[in-house]
Amino acid sequence: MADAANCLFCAIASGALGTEFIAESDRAVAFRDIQPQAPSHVLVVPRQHVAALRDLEPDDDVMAAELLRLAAEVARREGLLAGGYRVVINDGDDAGQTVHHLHLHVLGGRKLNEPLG
Ligand code: DGP
Repeated sequence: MADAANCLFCAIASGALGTEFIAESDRAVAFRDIQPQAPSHVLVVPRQHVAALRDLEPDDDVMAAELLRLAAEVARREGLLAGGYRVVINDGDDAGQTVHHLHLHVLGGRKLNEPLG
């Protein structure tokens, strides 16, 4: 499991990989998922390394709120507010978490009647 020094999403969030950010804030960045599951599929990621939702601490409350606000901002910028959108967090193997840096999936642009994945 990746630590901060060896983490793909830490590298993306730092800007080191040149990934285009759809939106960003002091504590989080948003960029397109490389394997989109919907016409619009954006990941919202804290700049700080947190491996999973379960690892959030009380000191992270401001950052956690910022993740949610940025997810809604992404949905607005992607034009998803009228049709609606879904925000998903996978935590652990059974949920299908593959990248061990906390991230919110923002999905929209089609009917999302079935569970993600
Ligand atoms: P999860 O299964 O919740 O851990 O989702 C991880 C997502 O990360 C998955 O939908 C694919 C995406 N992903 C993996 N590697 C990269 C990458 O290098 N760049 C981008 N933009 N997305 C990636």
